[in-house]
Amino acid sequence: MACLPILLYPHPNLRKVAQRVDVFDENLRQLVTDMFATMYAAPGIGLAATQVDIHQHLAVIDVSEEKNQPLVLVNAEILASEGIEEMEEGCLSIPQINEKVTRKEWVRVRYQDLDGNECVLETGGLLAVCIQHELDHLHGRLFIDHISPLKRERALKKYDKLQKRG
Ligand code: K2U
Ligand code: ZN
Repeated sequence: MACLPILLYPHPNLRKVAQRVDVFDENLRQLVTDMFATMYAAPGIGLAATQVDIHQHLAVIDVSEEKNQPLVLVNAEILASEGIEEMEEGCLSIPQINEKVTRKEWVRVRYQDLDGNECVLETGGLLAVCIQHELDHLHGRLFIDHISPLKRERALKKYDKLQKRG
């Protein structure tokens, strides 16, 4: 089990679009294990493969308090969504920046599990937000893409200062 380096904004590879996973083997299992170790250590409640510079359509999530409800989303797609909600979001690739983001309140997601079995999940709340955040990553999108240009300019100015301070 290894912690993987997380790409930081503005690394260009954060804008790459992930490729479909076709092989469900031991390598995929090892990658998922390492991604969960990386996520829990960050700490975070989600992590997309894009963030560790691996461009496969794969994300790991665990929004539970006890950190005992891991969810692996392979080749996930949102089939339906409803409502709107606003939540303050952060990102492990844009540390120390938090902004309110408007997203869908409820989603129906089709995905494959680690064995390649097709699954469908319907959810709201923090899990729905996290799923949308991670699927954004797999499409090369970041949560700052969803805020106003003025808020983005201010957030990135603050981020630059924090990064320079180290
Ligand atoms: O993908 C990531 O960068 C991990 C994100 C996932 C996330 C962001 C906003 C809202 C929901 C999920 C987070 O940085 S993980 C850190 C975190 C921890 C607790 C609550 C919210 C965010
Ligand atoms: Zn993120």
